[in-house]
Amino acid sequence: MVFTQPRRSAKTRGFLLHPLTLYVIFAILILLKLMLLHNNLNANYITMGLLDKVIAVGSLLLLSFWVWWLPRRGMIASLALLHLLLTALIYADMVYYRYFQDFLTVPVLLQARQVDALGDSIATLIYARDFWFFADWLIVIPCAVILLFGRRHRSVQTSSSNTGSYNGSDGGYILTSPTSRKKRLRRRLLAGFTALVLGLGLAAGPIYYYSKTWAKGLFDNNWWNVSMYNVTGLLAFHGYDVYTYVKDHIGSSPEADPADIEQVKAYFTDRQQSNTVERDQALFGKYKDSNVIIVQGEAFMNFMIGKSIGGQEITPHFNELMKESQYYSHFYHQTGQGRTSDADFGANISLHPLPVGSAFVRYPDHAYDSLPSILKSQGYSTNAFHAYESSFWNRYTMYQNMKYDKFYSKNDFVVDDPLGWSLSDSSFFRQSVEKMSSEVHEPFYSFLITLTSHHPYSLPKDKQQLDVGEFQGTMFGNYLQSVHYVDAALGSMVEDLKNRGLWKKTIFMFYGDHDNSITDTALYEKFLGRPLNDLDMAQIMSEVPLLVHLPDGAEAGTFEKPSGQLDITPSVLHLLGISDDSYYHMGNNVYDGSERMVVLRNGSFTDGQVFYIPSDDYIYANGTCYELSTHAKTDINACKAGFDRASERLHISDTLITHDLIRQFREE
Ligand code: GP9
Ligand code: MN
Repeated sequence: MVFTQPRRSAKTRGFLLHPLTLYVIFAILILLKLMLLHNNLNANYITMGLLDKVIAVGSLLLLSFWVWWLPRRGMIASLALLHLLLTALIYADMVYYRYFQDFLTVPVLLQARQVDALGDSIATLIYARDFWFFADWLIVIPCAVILLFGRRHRSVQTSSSNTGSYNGSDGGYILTSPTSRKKRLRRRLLAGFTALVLGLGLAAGPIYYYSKTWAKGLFDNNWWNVSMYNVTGLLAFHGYDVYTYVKDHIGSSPEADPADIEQVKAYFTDRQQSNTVERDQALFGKYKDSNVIIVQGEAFMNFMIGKSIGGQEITPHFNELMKESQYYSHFYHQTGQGRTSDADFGANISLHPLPVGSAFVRYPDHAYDSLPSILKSQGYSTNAFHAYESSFWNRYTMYQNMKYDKFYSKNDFVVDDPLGWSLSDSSFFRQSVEKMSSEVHEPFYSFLITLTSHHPYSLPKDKQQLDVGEFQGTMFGNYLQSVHYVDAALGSMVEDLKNRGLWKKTIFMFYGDHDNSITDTALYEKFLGRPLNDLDMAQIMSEVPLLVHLPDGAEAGTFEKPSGQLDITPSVLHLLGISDDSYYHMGNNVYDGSERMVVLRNGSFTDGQVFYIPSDDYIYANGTCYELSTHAKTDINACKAGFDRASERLHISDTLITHDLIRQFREE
């Protein structure tokens, strides 16, 4: 029995309510959002061409083909839910990208409390124009509600439960027989399979082809996320990220490729052999049994060291300390998505942070030759100090593995001077030094992480001591204020150490963890008063200062050879007279006169002669090779050998960490 509602607009409504129409509307809206996100990225060499849109549609089909297999209401509800979830995901990626120039990944999301903690920062990353991103919800949500719970639908549901069911495909309300119901079921099954096959053809097909041709090595684990996105698009990028996470965490972890293991072994054998070559040993063990204090400064960059604004030095205390310390003027942060935790990882473990997520979060139980564990085995008291939640970046767990005796986190401090995220750096330093003098034995290794100069850098008026002139009220101006504040706190800390008689018994180091996420070239040009090219900007955003004060103030001066966070552990060991040979470290020893190669997580590298900046698509030839002496572009081939070595290093480090090879090698 067939009953058709006599309405003139029935055909139009039938068309609009047809499952295929709803599905196409869903796909178009999500595609538009992906395009909107893409336009917001402003990434070099990354365009969203026709084929990228085809891949995006294919990925959408793969993500949603199953909705065809649901009854009509289930299909509508699922499409609406997918729509909301995908909108949220794409938007979250957009906001995350504005801050990190990267995309969200599962390991990052599992640290969701951190996203919470970004609080104020997030507010500055949300723009009014983002409204358009959600504008379609004004129509999509009411329509979904009407379709799901509307009166007409309910009445049909009631009657259909007796004699038939709703068939929107011809625009009417039709009470159908079991035979036509079967027919429809077959049609739905077929539609789902078609979407699945089409999705595979449109998305998986081209991506697989790319991974075998121009994007060779795409799945080898050291592609930067943005480069991966360039090949796969956003949805497939997330799909692959979820797949990798599940693969890593469910069941036994996959075995490393034997060829990769051999490559790792060969690298470390080679490193060990070249370490034993006669080198400058003048400082080896000169400061044996000294205390070691390393301070990692939040977002503390190099470009403002020694600079003034309105006649006032930005970092007067740091500048003063430089006179009796070593200042490494081309010291690079080598961090990835794990930000502060990556800087910590690089400096204390001397391996490269991972291409995705934070090693602290992903592999806190793997074996490492950490600086605190080595010093502990030499009788040191090893302690970490950071006045924030102990679980942030999974520190509490990771620090146990790194063999710190104690991690002094927020609960161990009296919050007597709240500022920004937590306790002010001044009070944090004061209380940490107090604990070093009273609660730990000498020699000690103390690792401190500051926090006040965290994005978005807003300080209360009474703590702003600089006149930042034209930058007043801007985030860049606030950043300078904030750094100036931390510098003063550092000055007081050094005074404190001197007063307590610790300064002369201690190797003291200070370095920045990463950049400040302010990427506008014009601001730096204004501040520095000169035009900046891409190399200048790459250096500005990747260089953080390293200051090393030796107990007797020896070896002071400015050191221009490149160095990086991974170099800290091998260099500290050198000063203390502990051989680095048997450890799985990948950093340089800045004191032994060996050649330097500093590799950044995004595939940039420098050897002091050239500086290579990869393009966002990660194709070697699209990158730029600069001659450092002239700061001008040079023949791309001048960087090729270095690029191959840099890529190899990242791959070796990733393999070593991911497959827990240090443990395996030790057991062999
Ligand atoms: C908080 C601090 C900040 O503990 O490490 O982390 P960041 O956001 O810079 O990675
Ligand atoms: Mn940080």
